[in-house]
Amino acid sequence: MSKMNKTIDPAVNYLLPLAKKAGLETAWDRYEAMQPQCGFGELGICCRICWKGPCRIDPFGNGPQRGVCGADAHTIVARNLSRMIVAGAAAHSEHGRHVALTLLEVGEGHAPAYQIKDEQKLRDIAEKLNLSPAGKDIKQVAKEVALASLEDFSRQKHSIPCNWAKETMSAERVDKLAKLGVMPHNIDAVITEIMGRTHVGCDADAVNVLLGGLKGALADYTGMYLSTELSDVLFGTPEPVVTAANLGVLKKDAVNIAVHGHNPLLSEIICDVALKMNEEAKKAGAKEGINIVGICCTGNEVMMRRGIPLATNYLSQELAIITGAVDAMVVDVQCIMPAITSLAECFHTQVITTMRENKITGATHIEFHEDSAFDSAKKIVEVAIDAFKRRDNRKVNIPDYKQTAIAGFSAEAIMAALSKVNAKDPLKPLIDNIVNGNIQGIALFAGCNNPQVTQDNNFITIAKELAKNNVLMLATGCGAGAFAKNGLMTQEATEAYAGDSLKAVLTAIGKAAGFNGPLPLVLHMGSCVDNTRAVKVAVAVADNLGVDLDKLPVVASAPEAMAEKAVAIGTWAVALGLPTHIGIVPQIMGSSVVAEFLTEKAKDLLGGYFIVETDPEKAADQLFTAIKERRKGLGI
Ligand code: BF8
Repeated sequence: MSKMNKTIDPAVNYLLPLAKKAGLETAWDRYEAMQPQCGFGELGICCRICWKGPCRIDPFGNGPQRGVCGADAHTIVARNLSRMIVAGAAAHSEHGRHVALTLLEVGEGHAPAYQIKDEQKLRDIAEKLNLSPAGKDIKQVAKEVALASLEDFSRQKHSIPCNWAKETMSAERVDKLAKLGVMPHNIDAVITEIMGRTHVGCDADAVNVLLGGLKGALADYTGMYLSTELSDVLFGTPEPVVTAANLGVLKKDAVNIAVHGHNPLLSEIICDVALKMNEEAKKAGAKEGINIVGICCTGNEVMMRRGIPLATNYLSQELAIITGAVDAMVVDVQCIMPAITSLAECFHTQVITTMRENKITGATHIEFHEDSAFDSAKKIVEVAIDAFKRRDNRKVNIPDYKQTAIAGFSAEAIMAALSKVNAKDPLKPLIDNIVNGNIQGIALFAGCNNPQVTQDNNFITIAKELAKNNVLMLATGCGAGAFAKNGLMTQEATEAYAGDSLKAVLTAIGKAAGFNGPLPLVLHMGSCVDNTRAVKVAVAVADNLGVDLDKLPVVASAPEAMAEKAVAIGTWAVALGLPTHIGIVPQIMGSSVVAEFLTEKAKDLLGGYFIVETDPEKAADQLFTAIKERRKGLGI
């Protein structure tokens, strides 16, 4: 670890030595202190699912090869992986359920803080879900769409797939997945089923357990898809917006409120309320009023819908507090390090938890409910203003680093840009350029940061390599954060790094769409839950070409993956037919059966497969090879 650089983020590199000097601990310090990490855990061969254990398999073959119950390494690894997948699915789909329930409230007229911001999208969704919206009142449509979405959490008939899964994939893919028995019928039931079948003494056939995992991943896909689409209905479908990223977006003379987590239901209202409380902040001495910044995926949500700047991504969330300039860090769900409250004790920063089911010891808890959203948001902003008055300016160290970032490329925004080139058939310019090779393929970057590798480096290295090879790139989650902070979501990056033909296409589309130059090198598609936006574009291309996703030169990469959610996303990407790279060694290597299934057998079964490669340059090569293989298959 000591030889490896911790990060390529200049703001983090500026702050880490200051943190060290002040005796402040960060995730990197804790990671170092944790070395060496447990080898059994790393290989996935530690079983903790009952109290006869923990049992661990000797990977060298000298010691025990079975747990006390007789489960071997393959069963143990497959169970551990499937449980990770459904934990990810649970996190995403709780988010989705929350959004769907709010839409229902709006339809029933009970949630005054929320409106239907994108009526057309709501009607389009209703069409897609076969709800015949024509002539119906918009609130009625909202109710019907919400109920059809909630049906995906309650249907009991196994033979009927989830609405949001069935209606968003190609018919061929639905058929293939149904024949394999992995199409989800009910998100909650699938999560329960997998927890049940991985209980001690149940499913012990590793491949069958993995098929369960695939179903869990597709339940994750379903929950994510509906979450993104319904969020657009409530908060607006993102459109390109020019903003900024990295810790330099904090302001010395403003009340800085960092919104962190994932769920836009709260952060959107905080933004609305904060705008109205600017004068109160000024009265408290903040010359520039209130400055809202984002962290992690809440950051991506408000960045792409409102142009709110992104302060940082996952691994450097603590550094935001170490700037001494964050007055309140308001958190909702997922990817919030519990460490932030003890760190905040060294500053004036108020960490505010907002969800009953997500509290952190040491935080101030202001519970958020949709029906009283304005009141909680107001209270939160008041706490931030109050904290600002206690800010110790001697402790303020805002790194002078920020980059321009163009965000907001929803599937609809991409189609709108393409329609400026060809209004009748917007996909044609994209497809023509893929067919003629100007664009060799499409890569979706997703996932987290992980201290096992230099922060952001894998993302940037792979993207620069693929750019040279004329690959169009999309990004979400902390991958999007990495690109935004490091200047790859700019027109200048296209000029600097794109291969000639990619540059020409991005310039032609950019100019036609009014960008006065090329589109950015990497298109920001949103938060982690928004990965389905990329699927929407890919399925449209596949449908247009009359092929399934596993024939397209489209790949995915999570080069710094960390979370269970990332495991779930990667697995559904494989299930949908994509070659999917991970740059962190997954905790499955203790089972040859599981490793072989995911990296090889999956290819025969699904078309998609995992590529594990920790070296970013080699990973870029392998991703490009997969793209070329797909092109060859299409005869282009
Ligand atoms: O959902 S990319 S570290 S913040 S899990 Fe978390 Fe990973 Fe970031 Fe967003 Ni996704």
